[in-house]
Parts: sequence; C-alpha cells; structure tokens
Amino acid sequence: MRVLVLGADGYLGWPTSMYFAARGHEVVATDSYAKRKWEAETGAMPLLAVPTLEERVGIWNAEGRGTIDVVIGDLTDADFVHDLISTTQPDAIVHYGEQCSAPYSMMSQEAGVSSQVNNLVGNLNVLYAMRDHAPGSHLVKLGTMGEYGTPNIDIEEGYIEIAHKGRRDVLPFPKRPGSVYHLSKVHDSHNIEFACRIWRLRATDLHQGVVYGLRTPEMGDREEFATSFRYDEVFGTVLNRFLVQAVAGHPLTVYGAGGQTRGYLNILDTLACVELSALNPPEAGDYRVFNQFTEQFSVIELAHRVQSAAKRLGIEVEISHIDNPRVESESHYYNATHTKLVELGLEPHLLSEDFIVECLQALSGLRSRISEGLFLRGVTWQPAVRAGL
Ligand code: USQ
Repeated sequence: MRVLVLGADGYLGWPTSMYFAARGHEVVATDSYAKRKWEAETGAMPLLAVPTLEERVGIWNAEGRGTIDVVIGDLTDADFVHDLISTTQPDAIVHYGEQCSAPYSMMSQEAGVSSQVNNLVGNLNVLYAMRDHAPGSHLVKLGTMGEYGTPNIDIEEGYIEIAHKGRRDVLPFPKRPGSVYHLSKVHDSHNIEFACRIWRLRATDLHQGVVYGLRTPEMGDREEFATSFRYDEVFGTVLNRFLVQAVAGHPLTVYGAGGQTRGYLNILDTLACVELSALNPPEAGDYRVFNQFTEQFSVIELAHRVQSAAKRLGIEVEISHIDNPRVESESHYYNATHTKLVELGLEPHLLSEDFIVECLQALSGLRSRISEGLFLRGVTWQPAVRAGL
C-alpha cells in the first residue's frame, strides 16, 4: 500500500511510519512540527529529545529499512493538503495530525479555540482533498473513546439502535465529551460521517482509548528512533505518567478518588489496529467506527498495579489523591463494546505486571532525563480556580 501518515512526528505517528515501512509499504510522512511548538509554549518536553522527522527518516532510509518520504507542511493550509493528496494518491491516509491534549485545550480561550480550529480545519481540508483528488482512498482517522464521555449505558461501536415512539433506526451513538479537545474529535467524526454519506468517501474512525508504552520493535533501543514519550501534565497520558513518577520517587498523581474508568491499550496494539483497518478498507460510502482499546481500568487500579510492580524492583511507591483539576465523574458506570478490531484479527497485548516491570526498568535507565517540575503544572478545568476565586 501507499500510506500517507499525517502527524508523523508524534508519539504514534513516528512508530506507525516505521511500522508500515518495515512491512514493505511505501510511506509518505507529513508533519508541521506544530506539537513541538505547543510543547515549547507550555515549557514541556518529551523524555528523550527526539531528532526532527527529516533526521530520523534520513537515518532510517540510509540503513535500508524501508522507504519513507517526508513532506513538511500544515494541514490547515488547504493548498498544501490538496497538493499532498493529489500527488501522493494514497491507498490509506492515517490521520494523527491533530492537537491531542485535553489539558492543553482547557488552558485558555486561545488554546481551546486554536485546538478546534487546527483539528477541524485540517480534517476538513483532508476530506475535501480526498473528494477532489483521491475519492477511492481510505481515511483511517484517529478519534477518541473520550467522544462518548461516560454515559450510564453501555457504549456501542459508533452506532446505536434506537426505538422511539413506535419507530426504530440505527443512529450515531450520542456523544458527551469532557474537554474542548475531545469535542474537536466529535466535530471531526460528524464531518467524516457526512463526507462518507454525501461524497461516498470511505473512512474508519478509530475511537481510541488511552495509549501507554515506550517502545516498539522498530525502535529497538536506538535513541534516534525513539518516540516522543511524554509524562508532563499537559501532554503525558496517565499510565505513562505513573511509570515515570514511580521511577522518579514522586507520589502517583491520582486525580480525586481515582474511580475514573477509561479504555486503555498498548502502543503495539495501536499499530496493529491501524494496520488491520488499512488492510481491510470499508466500501465506498461507508463510515465505520471501531472502539480501539483492549481493557478498561480505573485510575486507582492503574496506580495500584504500578505500585505493586515497582515493589518487585524494590521501589516503594506512594499514591496521592490530589484535588481533581478536571470536571469528570470519579465514580461512574463504564462498559464499552470493543469487538470489531478483534474480529479483524487483533491479538491484544494486555497489561501485565511483567510489562510494567520492563517499562520501569527501561525508565530507570533514563532517570536523569526526568524533570519532576513537569508532573504538576496547575492546568485546571475550573475557571473559578484559575481566576483565584
Ligand atoms: N489522570 C489522573 N492523574 C494524572 C493524569 C490523568 O488521575 O496524572 C486521570 C484523568 O483525570 C482522566 C484519566 O486519568 O480521568 C485519563 O487521563 P489522560 O490524561 O491519560 O487521558 P485523556 O486526557 O483522556 O486523553 C488521552 C490522550 C488523548 C486521547 C485520550 C483517549 O491525550 O489524545 O484521545 O487519552 S480517551 O481518554 O479514551 O478519550
């Protein structure tokens, strides 16, 4: 396949580019380096200072590991996107190229508005460019489980059959997300569903859970191929943060009671899910949703798992319950269906104590790179707190 990866400089985009290239697919990797700019703005940085996409790809290609072409450009620039898609003629477009942090989107009006403008405009440009130049290509779009929120009913995969006043229909599952970022993905989903229904495009909207993990086989332990693993309050995700906090001797930062339950998956499963989706495209006109996670955990369960794995290495880990900076339920029903990717052949890497121990060992070797000041930065969902009221 010819695979266009949008957002190829990121935590998932870079491993995905290597993964497809290593399997003999032709990869075109695109990024605008926007994430590096947002990071600099918030004073955050990944655990390892990763080389630019051009530098990493230069080394990768020179070693004969597969072919990746790099194109630097911004998805909010319509001319750039039209040119990219018309010249690339991809079989699959894997779209990670969005502002992906909920806390960032809640930092200020400017950050919230720019998150939505960036994500919605970029995604719309991709849809229009597909319509005009590559209507047969398949959009594999990274959405999020957070689009659904935490309803008091089972979450289905994208659609729900509703009986109403004696009539029935299968309709998009209701969405009620908890951040301006998660809302941007809801709006993207509506735009993609529309483009499939009206323009007969084909798309898979991967409603992905929270990803964890440090390495993939294509990286090995080569630092130049490492991904931008983050543990700061704005861009780091919860389990990755807990792993780094444990190694740094910092109490695990459980927000509130810790009953918040979400779907989780190993970064290896992200790659497998994206590949399975790309290899099994939907028909023209089909908008399908896959719930992309492998297990559900509450935050406190994750903290206990990290605590007990760390004990095996002789590391005593404290758990602290800090005032929840977010507006979210800390005790709620959560049961989300996730069978479609398994039906396509996904073999999940479930979270084991051995895996946590391996991560802790790898991170211990990077202990000197951890900056504890990044763990808590004071980002809050509560305007009254921000205003000091
Ligand atoms: N949390 C803590 N302590 C922390 C950090 C987070 O208790 O130190 C809690 C949060 O309050 C939340 C849960 O852990 O209840 C997950 O938070 P997160 O920061 O790991 O994940 P989230 O903000 O939901 O966003 C992340 C990715 C996003 C992706 C989403 C998938 O940043 O791009 O869309 O996971 S999902 O959560 O399924 O929507």
